[in-house]
Amino acid sequence: MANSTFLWGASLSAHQTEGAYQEDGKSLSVQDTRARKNHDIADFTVAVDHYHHYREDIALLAKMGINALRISIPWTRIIPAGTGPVNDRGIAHYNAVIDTMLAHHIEPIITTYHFDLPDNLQQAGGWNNRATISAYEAYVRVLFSHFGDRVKKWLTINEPNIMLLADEKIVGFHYTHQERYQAFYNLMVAEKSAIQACHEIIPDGQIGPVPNISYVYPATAKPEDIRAAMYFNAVRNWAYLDFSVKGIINPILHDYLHKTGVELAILPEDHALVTQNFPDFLGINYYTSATVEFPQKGQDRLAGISDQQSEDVYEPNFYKGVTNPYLAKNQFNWTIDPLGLETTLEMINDRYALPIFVTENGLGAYDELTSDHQIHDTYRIDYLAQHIRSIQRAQAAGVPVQGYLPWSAIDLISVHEGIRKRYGFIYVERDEQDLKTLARYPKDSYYWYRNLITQGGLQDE
Ligand code: BGP
Repeated sequence: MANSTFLWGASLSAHQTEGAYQEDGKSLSVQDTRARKNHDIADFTVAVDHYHHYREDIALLAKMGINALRISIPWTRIIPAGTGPVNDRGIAHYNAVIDTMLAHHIEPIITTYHFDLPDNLQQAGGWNNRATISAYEAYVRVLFSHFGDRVKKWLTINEPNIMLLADEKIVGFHYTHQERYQAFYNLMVAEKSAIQACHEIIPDGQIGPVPNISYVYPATAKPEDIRAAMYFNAVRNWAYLDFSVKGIINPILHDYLHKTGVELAILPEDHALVTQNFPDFLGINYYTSATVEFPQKGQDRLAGISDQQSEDVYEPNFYKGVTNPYLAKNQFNWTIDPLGLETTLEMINDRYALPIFVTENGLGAYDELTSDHQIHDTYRIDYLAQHIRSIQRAQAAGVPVQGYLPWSAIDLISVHEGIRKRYGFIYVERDEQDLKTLARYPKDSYYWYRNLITQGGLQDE
């Protein structure tokens, strides 16, 4: 890990940090308009006001020692109407953000889309409407043309798998089963159009997908449970990477779609695009593993689970999420499984053999600001250290992991659990409803990560 080209970074997304939700010509995205069941949590109107604090935030992150920062650009700032004219103020803003990063020797890694479809495109059918594919392609071409001279690493669509599986919690509406898989197909075709456009417009550019991948365990050795894990591995993980890397619909997903009555509308002209354009690397988000069993008749999903990524999954006759009794949980009910990251990375390498960047990984927790503005987040340091150790072991086993960009660079608003669930290396002083000072305070994990980066990784193997 101690080589000089390894990317020691951090990640964030625009809608969870920027605020300024109607400034400089930005239109509303589904993140701005989505229904929130839990109304006492912060929304994204101000978030942590990164739009106005980006210079200060990037300077603080540079002092932490990172050499890469993953951000996202919102479609709604670049092409506010979803299609049509480009917003010069949006372009100017990201030119300034990118130049600030480069001035601090931080490589920008940009996600083109992070759960934030322009709302008017959603009203017109969203990812179930094929027109969204061409609108997305036109949008990413604008990104590549304006920023490709300085930005050489791109990520396509953040976690299409979690977006579709946990739809209501992420985008605020429910897909029918048929719609979910048509949206899957359309998203994946859109991703291919971004890969093609990136290679065309930025000859020395690289682009990769960014799904959330967690190897799925069977609850027991019962053959039915093994099949439950087989199906959920295909539905949650391999379907997305197989489409990106191999240009195919995963055969187990295909069987599952057939058995659940889904018919995909596939156009003949998609074939060439899908089978001729491939990613240069994989961006992998990992928080927790998943464990499933074969659902008994009449069983319902686990009650009271807020975990969007593993336990709260249920497909009658196929799989049902269960609590893994061997794993501890965080304060928000997500299991903690560092060894699962090592397994996941080895499985991904076995299947796809591409360079890997871990583009998200981190611990959501209630942090407490002391009266002298410190945050003693030893629990976060432990979590990160255990996962970095897993990455180092995976590397030793031959997995080409080339970067680690934990979630999140600074505190931000969790997708559905507000600001109370903090992830950052840098604390931002606000609470759910009270914006307070919005001051930034480095946490203990900030100093710990700075030290780790200086040493080129964990030394105590
Ligand atoms: C991923 C998303 C992020 C981030 C993270 C933590 O699914 O890409 O946007 O939010 O999970 O999830 P949450 O905010 O629900 O804690």
